[in-house]
Amino acid sequence: MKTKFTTFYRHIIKEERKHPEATGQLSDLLADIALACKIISLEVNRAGLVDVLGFTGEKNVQGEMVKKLDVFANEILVNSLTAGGHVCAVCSEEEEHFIPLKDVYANRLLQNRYVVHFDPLDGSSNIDANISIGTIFSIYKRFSESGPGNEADCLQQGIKQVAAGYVVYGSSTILVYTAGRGVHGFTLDPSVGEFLLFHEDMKIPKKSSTYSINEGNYCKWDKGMQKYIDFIKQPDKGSGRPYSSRYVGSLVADFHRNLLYGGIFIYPSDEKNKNGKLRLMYEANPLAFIVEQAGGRATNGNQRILELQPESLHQRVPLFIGSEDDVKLAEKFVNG
Ligand code: AHM
Ligand code: MG
Repeated sequence: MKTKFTTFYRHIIKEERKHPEATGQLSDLLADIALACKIISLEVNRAGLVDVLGFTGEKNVQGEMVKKLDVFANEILVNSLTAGGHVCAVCSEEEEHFIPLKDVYANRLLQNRYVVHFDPLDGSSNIDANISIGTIFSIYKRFSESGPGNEADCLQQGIKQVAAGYVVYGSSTILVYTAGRGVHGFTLDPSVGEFLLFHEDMKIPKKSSTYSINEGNYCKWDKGMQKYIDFIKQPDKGSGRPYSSRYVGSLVADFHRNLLYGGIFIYPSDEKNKNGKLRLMYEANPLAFIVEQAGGRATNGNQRILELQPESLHQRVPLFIGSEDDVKLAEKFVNG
């Protein structure tokens, strides 16, 4: 049995010590998120055993049917972050408005300095089918000085993120995060209840032969998008074509596979959805931060995701993300 390992908490503390000015709040905050995700993981694993599957019958702010596990995951994250006291606002894909939080500390050094955005259960249409789903999170420093956070605190460009990550609830539970110094991956050991480091400083291959897209939407795309997909399916040994298609329908799962083996994930605009389907604040920004830290690229087809100025919490954005050369090639087609 292995006797040497690094837990997630040990890793973030090690990173924190590189910053003598750090108060320890970001480490605590990340630990709060990890704890919430361990509880979500437990519930996801036993979802088939208890009566938590199925629709609640309510619609969420995106107009989609909400499932019970989404509601649970949302509540556990909100409660964990509220109790932690490090956050002045939380923004969730499942909540119409941001939730402002009071400062629970009198000590100024320990002020509620952060804002957290999350998609509590991404890929929720896959829950009932026992297919991988996940949680995505993103952390910013507040702009405002004190008190509960305001809208400007919540609508910051992705380049302002101080940390981001995701958890995949799959054959095992994996946590991947960046705090701006590389991307690190951990696996949950359920017997000890800890995330253990399995991959430090993850890098995405520069070029791949894999694409992830909902090709059923082909007839709704513009010509450039259609030509790109036609192109990567044509055989050409030298450039690795035809590409393989891999699409789970859970962004976290598709993204995680592409991060490990290389690949491009695209959710483009189409004639019905001019800004695609995915959300800038909850999905695109955190994954863009991670992919760039891993040496990859993320754009909306012509602009860097991380530089887009958000206008509303739930705004959608076309997403081209993954191996650098593949994203650049796709951009040429959609802009040509
Ligand atoms: P969700 O956050 O409501 O689960 O929706 C986002 C999901 C992504 O995980 C996935 O990539 C995409 O929607 C799949 O959409 P589609 O079914 O249109 O291919
Ligand atoms: Mg989602």
